[in-house]
Amino acid sequence: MLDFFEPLKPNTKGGLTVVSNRGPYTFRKTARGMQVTPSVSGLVSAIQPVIKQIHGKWVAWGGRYGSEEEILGRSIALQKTDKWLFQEILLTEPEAAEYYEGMCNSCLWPLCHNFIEKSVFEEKTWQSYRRVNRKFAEAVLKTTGPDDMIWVQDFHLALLPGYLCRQRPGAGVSLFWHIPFPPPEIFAILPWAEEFIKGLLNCEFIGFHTESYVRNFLLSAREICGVTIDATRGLIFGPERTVRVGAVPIGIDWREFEKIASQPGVVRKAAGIRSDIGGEYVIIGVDRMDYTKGIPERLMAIEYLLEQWPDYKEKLTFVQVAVPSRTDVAAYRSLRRQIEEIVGRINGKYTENFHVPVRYLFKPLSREDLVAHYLAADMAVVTPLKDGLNLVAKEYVAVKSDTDGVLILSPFAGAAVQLTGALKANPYDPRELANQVIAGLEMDETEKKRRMSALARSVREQDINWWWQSIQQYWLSNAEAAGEAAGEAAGEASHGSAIGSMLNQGIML
Ligand code: ADQ
Repeated sequence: MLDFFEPLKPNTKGGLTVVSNRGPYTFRKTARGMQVTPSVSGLVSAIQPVIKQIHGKWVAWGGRYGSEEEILGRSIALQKTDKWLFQEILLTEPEAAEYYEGMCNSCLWPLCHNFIEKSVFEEKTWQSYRRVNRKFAEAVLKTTGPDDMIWVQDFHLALLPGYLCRQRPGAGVSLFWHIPFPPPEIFAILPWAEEFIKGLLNCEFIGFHTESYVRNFLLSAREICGVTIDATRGLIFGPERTVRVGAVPIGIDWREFEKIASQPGVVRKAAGIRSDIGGEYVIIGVDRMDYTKGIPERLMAIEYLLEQWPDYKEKLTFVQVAVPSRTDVAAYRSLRRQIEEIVGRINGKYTENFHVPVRYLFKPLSREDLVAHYLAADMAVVTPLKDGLNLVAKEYVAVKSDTDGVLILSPFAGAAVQLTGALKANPYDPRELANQVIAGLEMDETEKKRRMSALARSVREQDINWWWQSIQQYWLSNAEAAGEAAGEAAGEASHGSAIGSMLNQGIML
């Protein structure tokens, strides 16, 4: 097997194009020129290490607006080696409001996370979703060739595979779904569920984080679109093609996290954080600020703990790092107010002798600062109410792998399937969560180390390299199946498979 970091042969005919709603960078026009800031999201953390290793393109919206006619914005080589290219897409302001804030953030996101009451169903936003997916298709068709493999990311672009295949029949297009896929009885609530799933059924392969999301998707396809499925082999016999579906949970580049954690500057920074905070125990939560992440519930569990175990009052500090997210959506603005109120209430009640029990940071951190915070913490509390996977849990384990750190994990995070060595706590139950925090703090060192090394084993074995290899295995089996089918239909013209030809040329890793 080739190593993930082995340099690639030059890409001559076709390559990989990643397409996602937001890309690695956000552009903003300021009085002093164009400001470029790195985007913070699980999707970016997952895709960046892969695309950095290959000759590929990343087509995404960079956060800038254009007119109706403008589709393509800047095209930027993002490494000195020109290895990969970021192709910016422009949206109009109404599209950003209706497609992105409306359909994606205020309808599909809550629906897939089981927050049905937060989902807003509006024909206008759905029409915008269709329009923007067509826009992305146009941009992808303009910037890729027929042999390119198109790898679409997430729920923002479910119709894109169908629009692409209409223009380029048999295109090599796959999709990775980063969030939970809900059971059919929930997904069927979406008034446009059939068209949505039919769009996805133009993919050769669709990847999810867990077997249960795979099962939910297979059943939804059968129940909503009436297609035949083979649940054992993960196949959907769709109207356009046979779609392969599989569970491939994203891994992280743990070596990179370990390397940063061993840098003397980062170790010093971690020691500085601890001495600034004082007390005996530091517990951390790191999240995008989102109501699915369970931040208020976690804070209320800490409040309950301080009430019930007063001995911990001056010993324990909870650090919540929240990166601003979707600040244009009302639900996110009120979440911020709610969190700040709870933090104020706890600190008002429990600050003693200048010891502040909750530290709250509302900003993105650099990778080094993030790792220093993980390193400084005796425990990470990762307790989403619902989460596709959750990379923070894996990042904490990678940083603390040789130590006695403790991970508390919600059973409602996809990562709980892999990270079985974590202490589990139901985020909806403040008593259980507080009890598990106490159990983790009082756990003996041998047990802490035993659990952490089991967690580290899982994070290392199923890392970003493993994920990427697994995705490619799925693509390869599709290419083989397409080859066999073409062989069987001897003499008949076949579109062939872009993936097959790429793999045969040794273009993939
Ligand atoms: P997200 O919902 O964005 O991802 P998550 O998987 O936890 O959630 O990833 C967040 C990323 O942002 C992590 O890499 C973390 O390090 C980083 N981050 C968080 N706070 C930060 C801060 N203050 N400063 C800097 N970086 C910060 C979506 C799904 C998840 C799924 C991923 C990947 O919702 O369930 O795990 O995609 O598929």
